Amino acid sequence: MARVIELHKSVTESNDRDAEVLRQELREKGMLLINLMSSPGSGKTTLLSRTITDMNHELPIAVLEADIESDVDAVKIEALGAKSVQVHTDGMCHMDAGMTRTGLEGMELDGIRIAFLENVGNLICPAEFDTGAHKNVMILSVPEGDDKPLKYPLMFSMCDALVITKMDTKDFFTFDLNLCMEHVKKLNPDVKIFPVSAKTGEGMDAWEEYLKKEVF
Ligand SMILES: Nc1nc2c(ncn2[C@@H]2O[C@H](COP(=O)(O)OP(=O)(O)O)[C@@H](O)[C@H]2O)c(=O)[nH]1
Ligand SMILES: [Mg+2]
Repeated sequence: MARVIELHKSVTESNDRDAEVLRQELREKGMLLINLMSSPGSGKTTLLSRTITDMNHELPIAVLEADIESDVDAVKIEALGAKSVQVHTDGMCHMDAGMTRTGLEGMELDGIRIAFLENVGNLICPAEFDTGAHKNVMILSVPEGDDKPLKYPLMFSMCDALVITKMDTKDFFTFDLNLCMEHVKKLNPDVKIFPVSAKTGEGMDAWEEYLKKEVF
């Protein structure tokens, strides 16, 4: 059983200001916060699991698992030896800055260098709310198709980095990586793109180098 915190809609009207304050506080503590967003099943927890296995000894990692219900992801993360707490969003399809702060306060964060927020799985609402994260990272998995940037432009436009995962399955699907990257770059010319497979480990080194460069 993982620790579960039941969240309710933040009472504050000024999410953008709360997000800015949280971002600054975390920076002063030396903790990088990454907001991880994707469709359900794209591979967020699997990417985090591999990242934890590779990096937790060097840069201690904590994960705030947000979901509408269940604690399965937090249990998986804790089994790897990283700190984790599960937050339930009271039916809401996104996290905001106040909810993120409450979730982080539910964890012992001394010495943590990278905290990940595994946001609620969907490509619409999470793109609209600043969580206070320093970086917004989106995951697109190969089976979802190379034309997904055309269908959900806001999410692809606002992310700092895009991880294209399940690359080991590319021969089973019609997925044109170059075409996909072209669509994304048209929306977001500065985005960093990391094609990976969390299953085989392909591409994980570039993703992990990116994280190491961003830590404070
Ligand atoms: N083949 C393959 N499967 C993956 C990969 N990453 C995740 N999966 C599978 O995709 C499913 C959903 O992954 P999960 O990490 O739970 O997705 P989440 O809902 O975004 O957290 C699971 O069955 C994973 O084993 C990958 O890189 N390659
Ligand atoms: Mg998950």
